[in-house]
Amino acid sequence: MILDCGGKPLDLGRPQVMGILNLTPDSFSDGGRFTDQGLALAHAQQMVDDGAAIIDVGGESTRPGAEDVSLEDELARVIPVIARLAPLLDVPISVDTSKPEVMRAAVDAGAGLINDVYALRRPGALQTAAACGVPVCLMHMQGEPRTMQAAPSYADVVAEVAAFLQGREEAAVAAGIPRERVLLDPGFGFGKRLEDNLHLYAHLDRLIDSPRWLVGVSRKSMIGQVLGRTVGERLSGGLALATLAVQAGARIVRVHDVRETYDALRMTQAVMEAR
Ligand code: 7PJ
Repeated sequence: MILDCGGKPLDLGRPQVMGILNLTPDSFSDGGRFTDQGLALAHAQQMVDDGAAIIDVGGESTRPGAEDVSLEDELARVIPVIARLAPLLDVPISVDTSKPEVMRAAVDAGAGLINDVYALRRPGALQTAAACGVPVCLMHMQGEPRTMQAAPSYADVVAEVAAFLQGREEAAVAAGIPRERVLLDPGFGFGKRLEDNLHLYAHLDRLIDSPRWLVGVSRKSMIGQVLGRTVGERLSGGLALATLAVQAGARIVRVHDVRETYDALRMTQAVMEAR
């Protein structure tokens, strides 16, 4: 199954790595490192050389407690980088944004996928994403980044995430986005306690029912909470989770550490193919 991302292919027939290019000055794990444009371009190219099948460019921090970024700041951070990266890279670029104006400008600049942690719930986002004509990734989140970790609560986290994503998928389809261009993501760490994240992870195979699922856990606090490791010490935990996600059927794993994850997934895939 090949997903057409604005003219560039993303093969969902096997597990793929999405490399994170963070252009926010305040991201929790690599904030500020790539605010220089030259460094950002070089890092993106390095991630492709290391095996990334798609590069996710973001300029709006969604870490717990983060404040909203203005439209002007977000456009200024991501659009010039996307415009310079798109002709340079063979792989598609996705834009990590919730703002319709950023979606439109990013796709015009060459982005081939819209990755929205609000699952196109902002006013105008559904219509804009549909008009952009590229695939979308819809993520589950309880609450808003600024407050989402204050008091998350679920009766049945797996059922609630599934129902939410089903609803957003239908909304996307109703807006004119073909179902096969809709990716889904449980949204680990977004309005979820450690127990919610672990329960969701343990039952990922129940949630994942198509090749259209993406999982993002790279360096996240659920790893830190289990292992007692700082952000910079979470790679081993992340590789374990990447392997589990792919075994449960996820086809895209969103990570900072591309080379290591790419190897872990190739090894996992080799064993899965021998089944
Ligand atoms: C995710 C994301 C995720 C998708 C972020 C971080 C926080 N997009 N954007 N899924 N996380 N689709 O990288 O830890 O889990 S920002």
